[in-house]
Amino acid sequence: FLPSRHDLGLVAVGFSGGQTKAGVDAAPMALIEAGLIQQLEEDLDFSVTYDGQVHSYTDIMPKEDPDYRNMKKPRAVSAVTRALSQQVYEHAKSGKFVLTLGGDHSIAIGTVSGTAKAARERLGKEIAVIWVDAHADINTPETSGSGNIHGMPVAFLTGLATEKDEDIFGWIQDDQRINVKKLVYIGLRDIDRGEKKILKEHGIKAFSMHDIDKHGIGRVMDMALGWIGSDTPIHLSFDVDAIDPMWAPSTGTPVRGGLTLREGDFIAECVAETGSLIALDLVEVNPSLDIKGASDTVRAGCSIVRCALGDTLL
Ligand code: Z70
Ligand code: MN
Ligand code: MN
Ligand code: MN
Repeated sequence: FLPSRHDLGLVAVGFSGGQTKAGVDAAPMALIEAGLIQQLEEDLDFSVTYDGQVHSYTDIMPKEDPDYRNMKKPRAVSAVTRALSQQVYEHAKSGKFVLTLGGDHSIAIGTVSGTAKAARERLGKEIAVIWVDAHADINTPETSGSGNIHGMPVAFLTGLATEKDEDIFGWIQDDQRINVKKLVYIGLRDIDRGEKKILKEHGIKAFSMHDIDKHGIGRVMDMALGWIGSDTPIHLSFDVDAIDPMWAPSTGTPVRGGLTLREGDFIAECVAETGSLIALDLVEVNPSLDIKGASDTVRAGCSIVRCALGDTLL
């Protein structure tokens, strides 16, 4: 069911409206200027389909966007993720691997919903999602303390949060949703109380930094991939803040005590090794924060992408 191994659709999403810090919208250009597309084409032999633009979706931005159910910028995030979902769906439906460069993590509402629907239609399968992050991003509008939607994408994708208004995520249909039992977290270390309760109540598989310390990243990956099982298409959503700020400081919410650079690459390599990866998001790189560390953060991001696409496998 693999996407034809060397066809890749790239979507560059310059969107920051899922949180409050400017600059995360500049990440796609920073990653591209660091040579990412060239690396994919020349070193990894991918044929890259890219429309040559960083999308900011200015034409579909609502004029007014007051808070709703405690969510900040709900109509903007909804409109952007709805458009992105269609872009990702079209790439995935045509059998391409889909690489999305964010942008804050709210954009995963668009990417995962797009691949989930395409995999159902093309492969007749439910996808699994591996969410690599310091945070669980599974707040509902009601449990969120911040109102920032980048802390909520998993709640909307799993259907734990729903909304009737089509302009505020009511567009999300069942065939665009994922199963909580096919979701696995890696790298968690900053989880809200309400999120802990949700993870427990729904029996969601999660490997925190504690689990990585206890078992080592090798056994954690065996367990994570074992939980998903073989013959399951995988969408990897990688928040760069999973990596310790020592290597990836330029991100909106750095949390100390994170993955080493190698552990981050290793996770991507193990997922690549399954041969089941169909899509990758790289999000939350913010080159305008910790400017001294921006080039390191961008390099870490490029490395994760290359590893996920099989670069370091022999
Ligand atoms: C918190 C919230 C978050 C990223 C912060 C933080 C969520 N749980 N995600 N930074 N990448 O606001 O819901
Ligand atoms: Mn595009
Ligand atoms: Mn995140
Ligand atoms: Mn995060």
